[in-house]
Amino acid sequence: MATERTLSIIKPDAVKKGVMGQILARFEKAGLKVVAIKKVYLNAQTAGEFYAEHKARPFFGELVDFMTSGPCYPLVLEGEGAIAKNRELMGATNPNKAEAGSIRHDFALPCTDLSANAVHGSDSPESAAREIGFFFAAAELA
Ligand code: 3AN
Repeated sequence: MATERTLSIIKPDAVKKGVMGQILARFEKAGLKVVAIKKVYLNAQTAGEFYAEHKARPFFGELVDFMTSGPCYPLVLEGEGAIAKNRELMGATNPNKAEAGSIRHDFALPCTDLSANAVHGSDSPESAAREIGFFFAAAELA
């Protein structure tokens, strides 16, 4: 399997809960290297741009409100099959349906707002390239 890079975001709910270190440890234990990380305060414009593909979905406004409710930490993970591996570690979008041992099950429950699901993860090589470029300049990834 090829070495890939993928974008993860530790979302505002996980930052507020103080579980960032535990989430980073999950990535590292799975063999994914954190090659870049930063603290970001998204605003309505930047959150809307990042989630542009969901603009027509009924939950878009709620998602933007949530992502602007506090700081988040975008990070770039690198490793063999990093995109799929990260998605597996994250678990299902709805934390109530995520498998025990997944990040969303272990750190996003109890969950009533599906926007507050601890982490984001790119879902394809194309999304990963766009999303990494959204937050990081080439010099930050060297
Ligand atoms: P994932 O993050 O698992 O790839 P997507 O890409 O379908 O999920 O959705 C992007 C984000 O939108 C999710 N991380 C979640 O926070 C939010 N979201 C998805 N579905 C809903 C929903 N029904 N209600 C509220 N927020 C949602």
